[in-house]
Amino acid sequence: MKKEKILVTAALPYANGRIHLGHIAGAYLPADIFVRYHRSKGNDIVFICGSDEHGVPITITADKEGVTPKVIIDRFHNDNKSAFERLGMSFDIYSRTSIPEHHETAKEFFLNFYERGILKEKKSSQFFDEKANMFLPDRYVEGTCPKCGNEGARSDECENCGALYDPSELKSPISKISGNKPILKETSHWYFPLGDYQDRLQQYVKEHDEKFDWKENVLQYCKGWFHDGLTDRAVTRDLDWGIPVPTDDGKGKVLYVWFEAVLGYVSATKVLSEQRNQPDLWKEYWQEEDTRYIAFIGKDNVVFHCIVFPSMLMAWNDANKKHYILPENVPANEFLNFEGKKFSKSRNWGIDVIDFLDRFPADSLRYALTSNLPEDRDSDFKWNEFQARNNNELADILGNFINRTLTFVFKHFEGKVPPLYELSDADNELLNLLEKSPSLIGSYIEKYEMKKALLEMMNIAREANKYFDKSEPWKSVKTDKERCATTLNICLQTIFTVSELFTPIIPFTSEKIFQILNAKPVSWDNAGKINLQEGHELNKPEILFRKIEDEVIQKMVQGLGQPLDMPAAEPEELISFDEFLKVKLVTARILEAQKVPKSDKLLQLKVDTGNGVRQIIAGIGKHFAPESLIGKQVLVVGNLKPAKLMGLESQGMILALEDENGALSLLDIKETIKPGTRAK
Ligand code: B3M
Ligand code: ZN
Repeated sequence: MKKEKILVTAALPYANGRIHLGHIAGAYLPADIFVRYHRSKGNDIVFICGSDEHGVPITITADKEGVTPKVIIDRFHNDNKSAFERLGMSFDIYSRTSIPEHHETAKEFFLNFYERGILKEKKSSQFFDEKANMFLPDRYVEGTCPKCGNEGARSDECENCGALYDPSELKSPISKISGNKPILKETSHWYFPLGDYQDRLQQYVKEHDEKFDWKENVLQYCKGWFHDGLTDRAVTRDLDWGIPVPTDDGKGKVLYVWFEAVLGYVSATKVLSEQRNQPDLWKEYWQEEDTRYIAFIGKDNVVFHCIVFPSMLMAWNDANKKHYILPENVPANEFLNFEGKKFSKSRNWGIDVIDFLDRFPADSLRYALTSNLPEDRDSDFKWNEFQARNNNELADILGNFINRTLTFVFKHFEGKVPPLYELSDADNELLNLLEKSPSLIGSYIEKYEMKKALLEMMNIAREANKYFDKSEPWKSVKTDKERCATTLNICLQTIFTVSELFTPIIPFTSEKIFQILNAKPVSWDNAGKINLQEGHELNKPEILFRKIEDEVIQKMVQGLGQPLDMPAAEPEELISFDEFLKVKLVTARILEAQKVPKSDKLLQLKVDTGNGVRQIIAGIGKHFAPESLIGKQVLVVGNLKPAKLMGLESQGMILALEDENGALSLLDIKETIKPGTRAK
């Protein structure tokens, strides 16, 4: 079969906070399942994501903490990147929108539209803080609602009564920055004429729905927008954090975050191309008609991906030879709630991914979330359900089947795949299930129905357990060894199939199972065949899923709405006294010290270790002047294998302590202790 070329993007999370389970269930987990499936199919797929690093919420957080926006985006970009990695999100790149490549891409689009006269300049009155000398974004102004009298109303909208009004109607406006009364001041902005694209957008959505069966919720949002009629949208803002408007008349303004954020997908693919040393690679995904583009998002981002982004690409394509492709599908999920309520950071309601993974394994989370994805309607994460999914399904069904099979094979067949003899009806039934599962499960994943796909995966494990029970190998091992061998062979083939088909959901565990099988995945389409040959040697099994105790879950439930405690530290790996004694720690007096030429880090030391003088090359040159060390007595590892550093042999290592600021201190040992004294 011909390889498909597929571009997958997942919404770029704001680098303004840590991602939580709701984000994962909305866009990222379904996208990762889809991508891992296609990789296993052997398709040519790239998976793009990154941080969205502009926008008012980031400046607000920075102001609150009294730091620059850069501090905020660096912190959360790194946090989220690492959270995604720990969760097994297999992005080809996790980029960010503050990088020059992205700024260039966004400016290129803006300038193209500007120069072609697509953008309209319009004047409007906006709140201006004279003390802070800046225009105030909506979220920086509060006042009294002109309709209902609510005192916490925003500049142009009241959350209490839902009224929309002109900022000039807001009563007693207050700037959240200075606390002063802001004035209304005229400013001008550029607007993208969304209305001009309405007919084509409607056509685009209709055609793509007919061909690719768009999700009902997504269609409903689009219909709502089309029904209300698309109007001009400002694509610039009076802010100082963002991508500067690249025209002379736009000085002091930045691009509206959504105008540029969606282009983050393009710029991230460009960066990926550079990383792969194929600078034009991105064009193969973005500008060739045979690419399928799937944009995974949460429901709150529908308008930007089904209306704003496509219209921008249409506008570009109208006048440029190189055409961008539009999303084939935008499979948006609804929201995941947490124990019956919305996730809320300020109320400590919910849990972020890092805190979760400090306590529980990634695959348990991936499994539990997949079985409960908000595919058609909002769903709810509950701690008790999480525990039940882990214990009753992963451990008791999947883990149990794998474990009982392997234990049996090690006990009775020397850890090798037994031969396959004549097949019974029950054997054929299970083999048929394996054979048809890849295409069945694949068809659900292709339709973004991950919950159904997971049910079918788990169904194999359920059937396999029944098969094991019915076949009673513990009896046939005594009465009919050939029958028993056949049963266990089929159970092992089943483990292979299950492991490969479960890869998109529980990738870490799949890898472990393949390790135990001493085998490598084949490919999705072949996963249901006989893949393990008779006599193939297996590795000793290990526990795949640990049960989660009631007390642990009770603690999580009791802690709802409160800041989380630090997780219990992982028990450290313990060593025996004999192992400790292998390291010979001895005192040594420093006799000579000098800098190693051409290195500011390394010092060349001569030390007396009681039974002779040795040379140690120590990486402490930035911390100590050589002459200050002479005569000092320190602790060294006396039996370290010699190593060469900048051509000089080092016959040991000095122990030093580093504090949280990176400053070093040496263990200063009293004069009265003789060089060569062993520390035990
Ligand atoms: N950063 C909103 C969000 O995190 C926004 C998505 C951008 S996608 C280009 O939900
Ligand atoms: Zn109101």
